[in-house]
Amino acid sequence: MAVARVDPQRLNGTLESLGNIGSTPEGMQRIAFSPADVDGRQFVIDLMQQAGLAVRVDTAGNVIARRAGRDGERPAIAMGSHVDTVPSGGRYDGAVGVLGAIEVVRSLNDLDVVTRHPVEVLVFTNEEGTRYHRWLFGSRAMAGLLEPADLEAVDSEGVSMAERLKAIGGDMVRVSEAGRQKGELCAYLELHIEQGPVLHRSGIPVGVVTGITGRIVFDVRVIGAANHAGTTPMDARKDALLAASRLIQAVNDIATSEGMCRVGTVGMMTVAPNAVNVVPGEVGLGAEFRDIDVKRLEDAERRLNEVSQQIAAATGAEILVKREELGQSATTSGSLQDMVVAAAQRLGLDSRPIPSGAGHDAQAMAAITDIAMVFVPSVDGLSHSPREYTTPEACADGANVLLNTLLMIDESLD
Ligand code: HGY
Ligand code: MN
Ligand code: MN
Repeated sequence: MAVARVDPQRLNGTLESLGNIGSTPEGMQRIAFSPADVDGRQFVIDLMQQAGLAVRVDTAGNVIARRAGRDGERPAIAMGSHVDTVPSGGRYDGAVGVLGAIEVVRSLNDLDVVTRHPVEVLVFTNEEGTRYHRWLFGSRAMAGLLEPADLEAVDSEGVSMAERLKAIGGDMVRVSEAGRQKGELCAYLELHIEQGPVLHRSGIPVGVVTGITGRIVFDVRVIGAANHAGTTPMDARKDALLAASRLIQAVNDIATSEGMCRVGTVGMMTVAPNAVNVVPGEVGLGAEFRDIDVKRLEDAERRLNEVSQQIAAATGAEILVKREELGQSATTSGSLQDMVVAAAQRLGLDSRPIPSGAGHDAQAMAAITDIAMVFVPSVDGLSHSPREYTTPEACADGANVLLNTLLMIDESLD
């Protein structure tokens, strides 16, 4: 079969347009359920309809766009990702996968190719989990992996996810209807930027993802005693921020000097009453550990609880560590990995196996179908930052690999 190719200008034109939705001088603010997220979703839905896809939104707010195959009885080959971003995020995280998948469909139209299997483009709701610390919400709903905490989630403004879901056409009361059965899909392919430095440093244009990391997330409350900064003797304080600073160091130590997991981060902090002349009374922390081995994450959790009690005893603060989520790791299909390598070779592109340190919707979809991920380089390894950048050539390379992998799957599966 001749090598199929996408239209690089058309693809990068859509990336530019979507990148302008929710863009600010501080970066992308297309937070899940925000007006910018609603506009971004509408932009991709319009593209899908222009490409002749039949579009529907499920009760989890996921966008499901379908292209008929020659044999409608066959399970569909799905591609997709997300369009929501982290606060002050980048233009490529998620967007490359969604727009790359739409470009694949537009190229199939140009080539007059009708695949044997139906093809679907999926846009998942709230992949980042920014507001509710419940990441991969839409893909976990589709894979039947939601938990009670998802249904009850309320954000810092007191607004429930159930309420916000309505803004994008979802319905939490009926969210279980978004679940799909094994067998409905025969493969899920996700094109994504690497979000790390490996491909950029090695000069290799295509990453064939071997596995996707597990992740455990905590909400930590450090409760001390607010008091006058000028009159309270140093030995009479319960300084919540001092105790929290020791906990932040401990999270780092667990992942570095103690080597209990691959990475550990405290990325969120609130301080009350947050006044320069008041001994901090209460601190809230958002913390996470990641590792491909979930047992190591549970060991790191035990260590975090142990160290928290030691810090509490030493500072007089009370420390409450609450596990918010444990995300399972996932491995990609070996046969699909081989097809990604073959597709890259067909295009004259070098590739290398690579584990994913970032989480992705694919790891949820692994519960109901075989998955594969294609990575393209992040310049300087930057992501979740306004400086996130992937070249137009790399985006086109990724979409071409996606297109040729899809065609190989379509031809090979019986
Ligand atoms: O946080 C992550 O790993 C992904 O970007 N949601
Ligand atoms: Mn992300
Ligand atoms: Mn992403």
